[in-house]
Amino acid sequence: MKSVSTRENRPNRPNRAARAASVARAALCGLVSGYVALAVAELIAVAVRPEAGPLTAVGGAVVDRTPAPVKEWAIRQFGTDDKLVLRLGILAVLALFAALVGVLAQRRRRAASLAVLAFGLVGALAATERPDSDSALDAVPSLCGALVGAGALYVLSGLLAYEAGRPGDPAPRGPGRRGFLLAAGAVTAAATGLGFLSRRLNDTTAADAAASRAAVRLPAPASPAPALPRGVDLKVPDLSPFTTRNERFYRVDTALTVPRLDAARWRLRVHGEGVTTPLDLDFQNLLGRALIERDITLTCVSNEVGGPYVSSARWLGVPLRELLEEAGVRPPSRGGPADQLVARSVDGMTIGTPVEAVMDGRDAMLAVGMNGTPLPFAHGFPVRMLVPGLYGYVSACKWIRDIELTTFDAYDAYWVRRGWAAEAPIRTQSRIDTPRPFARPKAGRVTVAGVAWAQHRGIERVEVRVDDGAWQDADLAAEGPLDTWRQWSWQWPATSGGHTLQVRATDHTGHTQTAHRTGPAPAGADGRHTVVVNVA
Ligand SMILES: Nc1nc2c(c(=O)[nH]1)N[C@H]1C(S)=C(S)[C@@H](COP(=O)(O)O)O[C@H]1N2
Ligand SMILES: [Mo]
Repeated sequence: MKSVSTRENRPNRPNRAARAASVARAALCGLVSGYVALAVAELIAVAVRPEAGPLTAVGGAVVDRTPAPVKEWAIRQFGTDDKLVLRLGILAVLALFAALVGVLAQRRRRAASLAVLAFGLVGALAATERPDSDSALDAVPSLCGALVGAGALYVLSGLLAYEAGRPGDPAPRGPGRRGFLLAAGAVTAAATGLGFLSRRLNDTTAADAAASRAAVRLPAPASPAPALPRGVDLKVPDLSPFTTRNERFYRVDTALTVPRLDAARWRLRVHGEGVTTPLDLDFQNLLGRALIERDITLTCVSNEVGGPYVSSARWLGVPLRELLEEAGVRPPSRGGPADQLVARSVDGMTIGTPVEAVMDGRDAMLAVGMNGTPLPFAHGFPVRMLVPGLYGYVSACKWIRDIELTTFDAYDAYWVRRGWAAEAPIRTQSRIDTPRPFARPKAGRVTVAGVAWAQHRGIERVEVRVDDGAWQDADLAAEGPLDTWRQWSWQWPATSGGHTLQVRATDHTGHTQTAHRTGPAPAGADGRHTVVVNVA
């Protein structure tokens, strides 16, 4: 071991601490360059198209390629924060890469700068490959950012190498550490300034969108919602209200940032197979039509048995069938060539719906209003699609911008490409809202209550049982429209001890929920909701 200690003691070898410090400076050099690259790219994206910024584009590409089970895990794990977690993850990977490139630049400046350019290329590809991109311009933000980043890295690492001296060089001279730190500080300050600038510009866009939403005056419906019978709402504590408030309405989408559109600039195209008169409509055109108002319960295919992704609202919109007829579309049953309607959103979602379902007389609509207000941004402002009876991923395109008539043979929409069913009517389901799992009610009369849904078929009967005992008929709330859920309640003479409550619904077609349990993929969860409680 003697030789080792002599080596370490050789005076012209930097000691460990000094070496660590120089690696840290090299990493810092990379981080600063990465930071300015990102700032430049995001600022240019504000002008080109916000979704073409590298963070959103790469994030979107990651979401698109994430296997469904991982996606579901992420949603379960992080809920609506899943997108924030994804962003932080991407930033962490970028930072790591930038630091490594900084260290590489100490030995191979040119290779490191090229690596930055290559990363920019990845961002540019992600932006242009996204389904919502229809212009090569989307590559510009990432490419410009990478150019600036590569330049910054070249200059900064040059200063740093100059300061540290090459192996065998005489002692460092020239601007040295101060020069590097000054330059790095200046670049960081500039990048932060650019960041604030893009934030300001983005806020202005968001403010424009908010102003455009605030300016919307929803017309009165030509066909108002049928009056709800008294007693659709049992008003039991903890039972989901018949109409879900907008702020409480579940939200499921892949959007990393909620699109904030300006209604004045919104347009919708209707085109494709069997369309004799292509349409190109603006928002005012929609508002000028005879609008219908309907209560409709929406459900997500990802909802687990007993899960929260089901809500009900009073929607206002244009009957989609009338629009399609105006475009010359005939359903397959009347000889039309297209059996699939593909809706596209501004954020690249594609949703495929059977043309037959849209035109069979149900209240399929392009919705502009939700519970008396313009659509909230998170729920699709200015216009979204709704087709009663079908899960959201095959019917409810938010931020819609394009409708294409095609066939199921010719085209697979976003979730279908990821293994979900191409056609997915909502399954008959029921849920116990109260008591909550592991509640500790007192022995005696306990109110068990919940909701049941079988949109477009309607709920005929709900039964409850305790601990595999006999099924008991629950009291049904008054029945609303066929496309809405139905509340139910049951008075339980509860005895103390642990008990399992189970519910099952029967729809108007006579179908009763079975015990057969499946997960959400590929066509919606099946099985009965059970809740375990401990009666005191
Ligand atoms: N543009 C867009 N529309 C979309 C989605 C999406 O990810 N992007 N998700 C769909 C799914 S899976 C569901 S269940 C419904 C949910 O609508 P909500 O968020 O208003 O409840 O929107 C549908 N429309
Ligand atoms: Mo969904």
